[in-house]
Amino acid sequence: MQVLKYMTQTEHLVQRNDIRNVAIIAHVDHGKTTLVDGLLKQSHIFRENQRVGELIMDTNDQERERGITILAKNTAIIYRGIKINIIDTPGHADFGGEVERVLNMADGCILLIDAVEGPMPQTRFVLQKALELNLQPIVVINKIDRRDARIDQVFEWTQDLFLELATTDAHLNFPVLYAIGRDGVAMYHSNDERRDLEPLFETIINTVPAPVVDTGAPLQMLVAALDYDDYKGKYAIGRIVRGHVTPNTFVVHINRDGVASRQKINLVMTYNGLHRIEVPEALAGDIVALTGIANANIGETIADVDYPEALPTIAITKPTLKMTFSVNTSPFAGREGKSSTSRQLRARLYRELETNVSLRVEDGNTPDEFIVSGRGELHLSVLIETMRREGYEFQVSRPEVITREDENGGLLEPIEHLVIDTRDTFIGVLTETLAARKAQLTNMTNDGSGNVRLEYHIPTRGLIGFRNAFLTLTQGNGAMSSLLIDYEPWLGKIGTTRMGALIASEAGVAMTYGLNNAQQRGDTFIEPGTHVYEGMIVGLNSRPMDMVVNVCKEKQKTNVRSSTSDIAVRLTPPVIMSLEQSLDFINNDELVEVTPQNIRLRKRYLTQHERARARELE
Ligand SMILES: Nc1nc2c(ncn2[C@@H]2O[C@H](COP(=O)(O)OP(=O)(O)OP(=O)(O)O)[C@@H](O)[C@H]2O)c(=O)[nH]1
Ligand SMILES: [Mg+2]
Repeated sequence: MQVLKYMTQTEHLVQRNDIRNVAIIAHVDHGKTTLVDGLLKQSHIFRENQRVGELIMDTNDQERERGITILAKNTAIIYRGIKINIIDTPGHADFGGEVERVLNMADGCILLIDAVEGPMPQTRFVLQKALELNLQPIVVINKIDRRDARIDQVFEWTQDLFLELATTDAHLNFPVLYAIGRDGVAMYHSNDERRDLEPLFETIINTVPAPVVDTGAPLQMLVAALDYDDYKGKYAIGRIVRGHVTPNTFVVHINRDGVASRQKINLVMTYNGLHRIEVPEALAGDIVALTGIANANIGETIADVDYPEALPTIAITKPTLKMTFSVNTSPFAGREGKSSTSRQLRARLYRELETNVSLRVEDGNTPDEFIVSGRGELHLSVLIETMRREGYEFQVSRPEVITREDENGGLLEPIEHLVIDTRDTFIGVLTETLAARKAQLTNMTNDGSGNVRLEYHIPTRGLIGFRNAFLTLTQGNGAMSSLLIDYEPWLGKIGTTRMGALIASEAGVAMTYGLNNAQQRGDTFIEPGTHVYEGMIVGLNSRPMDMVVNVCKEKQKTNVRSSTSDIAVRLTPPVIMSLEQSLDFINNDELVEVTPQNIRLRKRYLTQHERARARELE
């Protein structure tokens, strides 16, 4: 089919002074969502006495529980008659794909920088992405109320970062504001009176360019987000690049493969506070949600029927980590989950690809296995947790890095920039642990009062499981974050850092007596009364090799049969691991069994006989 090309003429371009589109970007926890709370509250979209709470945009269950943003989201406010579409983005590196997905809707970005931490790895990543799209930056040095705030220093570092990343002079021309997002105040100078967010509203209006668009052109829109509800079905969300759109009209949907199909739009909605409202028409420059296009996916184009021209799809950085999801083969399979067959698991995983743009799913070696690749352990564990809450049960393998080959066939692996902020007393233990993980110190700064920042280059492989170790080693006195730098030649084997597993020798119910015996060998992971199966991991040996233990064993010669009857024995409380800790814990010959009710660790081969045979085959 010959695609008609529409040529926009400069005289047709109009500046939409009634709209600004701005994304809020930053490193994790630098205060994006809290600042959006302030913007929403001060734009008076809520009733006087309405209780709206905090982190209003973090609506998803796991976002609230984990206290981080996972999905980028849209909202809009009206300020002095101008509509400001705001896009809140996640700051955790694992969700960088979310940032890449939505930035094309914006003309400007608010880059938040914590007044203590300064620019961090993800600050660089998101700023780089924003500058690639030529978004006008506004820098906000946030949390200036923090006791250790070092505003001037952070400002200097920020300038250095811009100098490094800017590709045009225009990139260096940005306003700087100072804020305490949590108090809803922003200032032009750090010692100005702290009143409200007026200076930020003003700066957005004055520096984020109003969209310059051809509203008379044939429609073109790039789908940047999807949403669903039971009444209206799928919503395709994105910015209208050119033309206009009205309800109940035909358009063309062009998929990733360039296949165009005629579709009918039902509703056209725009953002208003936390809601979407139906509108009779929307023009280029605005962000809309369209219903009716059932097969729309992120990165695809919706266009005029006569001019089905596709927009460039969104570039997303590739995954670095993969793991196998497979049908649950534990003896307890089917007891606790409802959706368990390979067909159901496959359908659910492939469905995830519609919205989770930086995820990859491939069929595995057997029909019961799927290889799922993501941007990091958290990216994958959030998916696991979501599926388990939906009622699925399955088993997952240890996360592995995704390697590549250079042109000569040499093996390459992902390397990350790791930044650690901690107290100087922990330098010794951290150095030792990180050296074993093939990390190389690249920079160390000390503020003179015992706070150090350590920077390393470390293979992604070496980071697997490090977060846990870090929390233990620093006793919670530290923060760490990392970001992919590049692929570099494989750094060689990293020795296993873990002791052997304590493995249940038979199926049954764990008894205090049996657990007490196991505790002579190492730490245990389960309470008395827990149902176990042969091959399930019930603890960590204090020695490097695996050891089989009978945790179901009861004390002899007793006539009271109960899992807690031999209470006289004082057990050490079990080590209960979270999902992330479990994923970090397992070795290659082990799996995590995930069900709506339990997270269990197991050997891949459940019987001693099978394990011995597998070792022989190695
Ligand atoms: N001291 C201080 N703390 C703040 C301020 N703004 C936010 N916080 C706190 O910082 C933490 C993180 O805030 P969020 O708004 O969730 O940060 P975020 O940037 O949205 O985090 P992600 O979306 O996960 O990247 C919360 O505990 C906030 O209460 C501030 O101005 N001063
Ligand atoms: Mg947030």
